[in-house]
Amino acid sequence: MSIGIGGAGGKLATLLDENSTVVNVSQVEMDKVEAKNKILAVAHSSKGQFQGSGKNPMVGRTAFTSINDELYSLIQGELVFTATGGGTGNGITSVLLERLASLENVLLNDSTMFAFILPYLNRESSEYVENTISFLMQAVAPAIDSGNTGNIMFFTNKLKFEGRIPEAEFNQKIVDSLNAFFSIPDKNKEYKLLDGHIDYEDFKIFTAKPYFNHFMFFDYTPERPLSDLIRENYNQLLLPPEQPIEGMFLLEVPDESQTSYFYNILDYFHDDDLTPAYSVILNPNIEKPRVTLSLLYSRKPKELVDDFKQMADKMTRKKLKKSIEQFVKLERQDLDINQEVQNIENANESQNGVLDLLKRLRKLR
Ligand SMILES: Nc1nc2c(ncn2[C@@H]2O[C@H](COP(=O)(O)OP(=O)(O)OP(=O)(O)O)[C@@H](O)[C@H]2O)c(=O)[nH]1
Ligand SMILES: [Mg+2]
Repeated sequence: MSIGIGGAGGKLATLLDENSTVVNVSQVEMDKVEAKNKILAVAHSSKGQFQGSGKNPMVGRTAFTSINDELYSLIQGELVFTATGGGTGNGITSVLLERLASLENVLLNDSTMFAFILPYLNRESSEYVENTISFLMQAVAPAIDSGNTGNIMFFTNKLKFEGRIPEAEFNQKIVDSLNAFFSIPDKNKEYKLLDGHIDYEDFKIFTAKPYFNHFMFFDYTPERPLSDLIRENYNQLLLPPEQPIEGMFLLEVPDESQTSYFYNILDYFHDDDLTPAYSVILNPNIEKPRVTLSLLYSRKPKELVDDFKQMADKMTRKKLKKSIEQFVKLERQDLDINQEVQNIENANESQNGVLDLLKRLRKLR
C-alpha cells in the first residue's frame, strides 16, 4: 500500500495504488483525488482546511500532531510519496523522518520506502527550492544516517518542464516506471526462471536498505559496452545515480540461448567490487533481451543540495536586485546596482547591506 502526503504525493499514490491513503491539510485538495482512505490533518490556521499550507512547511509540521500515531503506524513497511517543495508534504514528512531517525532500529518488514518529487530548479518558485534545501538537510540527511529508512527515490520534475509534459501524463510515467521496477519479483514468479532468482523476500531486503535507488530499463545488446548502455539509459524521471554500492538486475530473454548474457553484466559490476542480486527469466513476449537494473548509492545529501543552494543564491540575488530597483528611483545614478548587490553578498550581511544601500541612496533614514 502507498501513502501520499500533500497535493503531489496524493495524486501519485492514488495513481499507483487503488488502496492508497492520502494525507492533506486541505479538504479541497483531498476531494480532488479518489482514494480509499483519506486523512485530514488539522492545520492551526483558519485557511489551512481549504488552502493547504501555502508553501509553508511549519503549517504541515503543526498539522502532523493531529495525526501523529495513526500516520506513523500506517507508513510502516509501505511506500510514501511526497513533494519536497510545498508546505504540507514537506512539513508532515519532515516530522515522520525525524521520528524515524530517533529510533534505535527499524525491523526489516517495517522499513518505509520514500519517493520524493523534487522541483525543477530552472522553472519552479524559490519557495519550492528553499523548502527542498531544508527538507534534504534537516530531515532526509539524519534519516539516511540513522539507517532507519528503506530505499529513497528522488524523482525530479526536470523532464516534465523541459519536455512540456502535462502533469497527469508525467505522473503516469512515474507510476509506470515504479510498476516496472516493482514487477521484478512478480516476473520471477510468473515466468520460467533460467538463472539466479529474486523472490519477494529478496526484493523486500533490497528495497529495505537505507540508500538512494536509481532504477532503469534498457534493451541489452552484447555488442555494446554495458557502461555505455547504462549511461545512455539513466531513468530521466530520477536524479542520476552516483557510484553504486549495491545493485540488482533482472534479465529477460526471449530465447534461452541468450541466458549467458547475464555473465557479462556480472563481469561489468565485478570491476567495481559489486555483486548484484540477479535473475534471468524467459519472456517469450519480448523481441530483444531486456534489463531492469537498480543501483543503490549513498550520497551525502549535503552534496545533493549544492545545486539547489546555487540556484537559491541566484534567485535571492535576482530578488534583491528587483527590490532595490523597485524601491529606488535611479535618476542621477553613480552607483552600479549589480556591483552593490555583489558587495552586499561579499560582505555576507544582506539584511543590513540592503538597509545601508537604501540609506545611502537617501530613501531611508
Ligand atoms: N510530478 C508532479 N509534481 C507535482 C504535482 N503537483 C505538484 N507538484 C510539484 O510539487 C511541488 C509542490 O508540492 P505540493 O504537493 O503541491 O504541495 P503540498 O505538499 O500540498 O503543500 P502546500 O500545497 O504548500 O500545502 C512543486 O514542486 C510542484 O511542481 C503533480 O501532480 N505531479
Ligand atoms: Mg497542497
